[in-house]
Amino acid sequence: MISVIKGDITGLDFDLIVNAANAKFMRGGGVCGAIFSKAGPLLDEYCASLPEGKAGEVRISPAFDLPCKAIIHAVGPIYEGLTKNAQDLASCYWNSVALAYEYMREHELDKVSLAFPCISTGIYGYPHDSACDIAWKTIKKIRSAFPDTKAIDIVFVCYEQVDYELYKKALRSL
Ligand code: AR6
Repeated sequence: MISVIKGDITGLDFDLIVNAANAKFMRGGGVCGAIFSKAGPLLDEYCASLPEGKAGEVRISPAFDLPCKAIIHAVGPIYEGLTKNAQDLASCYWNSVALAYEYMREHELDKVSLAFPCISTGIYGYPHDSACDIAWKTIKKIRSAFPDTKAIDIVFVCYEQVDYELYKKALRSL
């Protein structure tokens, strides 16, 4: 199942949530700041031990005080107005689903829910409409290439009205 909701990703009861992270996996602003604040200082400590990443890469951490089971930290690209950023943004979605699938198998679960914020569309400046297009295309692509990943319920959590409308429109045209 793929769904779209409007709200705060930190307040809802998903199994896994994705953080729009920076390459150092450090506390930041936006959704990253909200996640670190609610997870508590142990998340800062844990993330300080993670090796630095590049745009498109992901890491997993415990959720500490958040209601979810774990956090997937995806390094979004900083938008430069170049088409090269598209592949890195797609990799965030692809690699997050792959890591969620690994988590599901490791924990012998039949299903997990995976919630995404609109990666890179805030502080990193990616245009909302093209980011939405990449997110949907990538999720559809991985589900069709690896049908077992359909056991992962994908939830796009839109914080801003502009994203909510874009994602709803994409959902209606599925
Ligand atoms: N729940 C869901 N979405 C949210 C929330 C929330 N609580 N808060 C903001 N958003 P941004 P980026 C949306 O700026 O552009 C940080 O400093 C927001 O409306 O959080 O990938 C990191 O450490 C927007 O649609 O992330 C990096 O340095 C989306 O989340 C950098 O910012 C992403 O906006 C990453 O920038």
